Amino acid sequence: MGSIEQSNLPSDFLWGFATAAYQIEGAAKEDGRGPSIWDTFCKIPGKIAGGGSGDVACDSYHRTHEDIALLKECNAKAYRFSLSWSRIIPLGGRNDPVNKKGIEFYQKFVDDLIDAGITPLITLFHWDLPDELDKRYGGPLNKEEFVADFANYARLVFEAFGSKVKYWITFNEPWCSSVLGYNNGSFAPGHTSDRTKSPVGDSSTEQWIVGHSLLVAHGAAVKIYRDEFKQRDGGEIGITLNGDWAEPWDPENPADVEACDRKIEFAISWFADPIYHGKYPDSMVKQLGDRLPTWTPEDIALVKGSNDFYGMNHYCANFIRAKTTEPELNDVAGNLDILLEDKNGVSVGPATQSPWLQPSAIGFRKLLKWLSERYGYPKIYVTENGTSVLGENDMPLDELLNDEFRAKYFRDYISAMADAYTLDGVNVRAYMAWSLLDNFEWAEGYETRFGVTYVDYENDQKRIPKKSAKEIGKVFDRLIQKA
Ligand code: GBH
Repeated sequence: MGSIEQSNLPSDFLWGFATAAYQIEGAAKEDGRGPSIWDTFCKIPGKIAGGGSGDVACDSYHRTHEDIALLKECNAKAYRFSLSWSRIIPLGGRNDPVNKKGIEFYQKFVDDLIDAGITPLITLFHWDLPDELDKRYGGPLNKEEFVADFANYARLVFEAFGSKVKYWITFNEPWCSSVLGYNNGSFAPGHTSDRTKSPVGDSSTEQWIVGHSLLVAHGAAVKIYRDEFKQRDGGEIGITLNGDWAEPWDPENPADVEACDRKIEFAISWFADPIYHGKYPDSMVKQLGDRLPTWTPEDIALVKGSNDFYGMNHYCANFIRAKTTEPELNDVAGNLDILLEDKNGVSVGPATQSPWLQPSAIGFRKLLKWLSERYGYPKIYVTENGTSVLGENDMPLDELLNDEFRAKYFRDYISAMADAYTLDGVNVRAYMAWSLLDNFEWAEGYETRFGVTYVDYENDQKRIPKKSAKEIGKVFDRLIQKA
């Protein structure tokens, strides 16, 4: 703002859109797919707003050509999607049968994307653990079993698509799998200490155990890729972490200022510090003591240095107020309150349909800088960024399609990213908007829409691009330097 030189992005900057298998595919029982923990979780009354599930979702399993046409219409260069593990190995385990039809489906999709000139980025795991592995041994609660099964699945996938896919993401947002799945139980498999919500779970320990397993499984998959495929395929692999920016509730209070770093450490550095620094953050060790697993030399050797790029999912910012009491046993935030207003009652940003999301684009630039400083200016791929719109689901169609709120969100956030690149030396090289389509928004069901494309769930999953679908391409056209 105010500078004469406009910020820009490098000529090879990769941009496009993102989705996840369970949120869009549907065809939950087709062609041999086995159930995931989300299929099971959705059947429990009261877990999903409106009682929905991913049974049909956007029906993308049968509409890959429509999705590719949308990507082309938006001028996208890339598409990030995830694989359904239980479509490929229906029971999930290393000694379980492989489903050829599942592999063929994704192979054809990858071929079609490449034919259309769109670069695929593949996420191996976007929360949809094969249900059998949860039942068999507790999924990521059992590190040895989980790591061995994930490694087997990863190798199979690298073998099947490796030569054509150059960008791999092991896990999407391990924080969500750990905390929402095993601490507050709002996501599958729904574990929590709160016995009104779940018969199983221990919110004082399980998320830390699960997070540790996910990190080791990530490290194991990366080692397989680097040892067996990287030379042949020349691709890159990393993990995607979610995290919001933190501003002090009271900037005059040093405790609040300090709590901001602690908030980001508990959300992001929990995973990123082991990967870049070979240890958990001191603030977490201090608060959690021996409830945080310790690193064996073998495990940390797998994890340290395991990112070719930093995958960043980012949506919003919060105000942080330090607590003055002792931390509770089930606390995952770092003994602080996460608020949407500061001490003077000023909102962090305008309201959206998502109670947790109030946009603040400057926070994106600040977090890019924070991460770059802490982790030595790694190459960053923004793998998700986007917003819901307040009341969107209840709007008349023409109003819904004219989503200026979302279009402005993208203009502001992408410009902030270009400022981080141009003015702060942040090495950001890719950006995927969330999401290509309105889709199954997990516990919020279908009532919350995140797409640049409207999906009419009542009428054959018909897709209609919103205003924001075209806007993103225009913004990148302006910012990316011509080669
Ligand atoms: C992404 O997560 C997901 O990767 C994607 O699948 C999803 O559709 C998209 O966001 C939109 O939600 O108030 O404690 O329940 C974003 C990160 C972190 C946002 C957890 C919601 C809930 C916090 N998410 N957060 S809480």
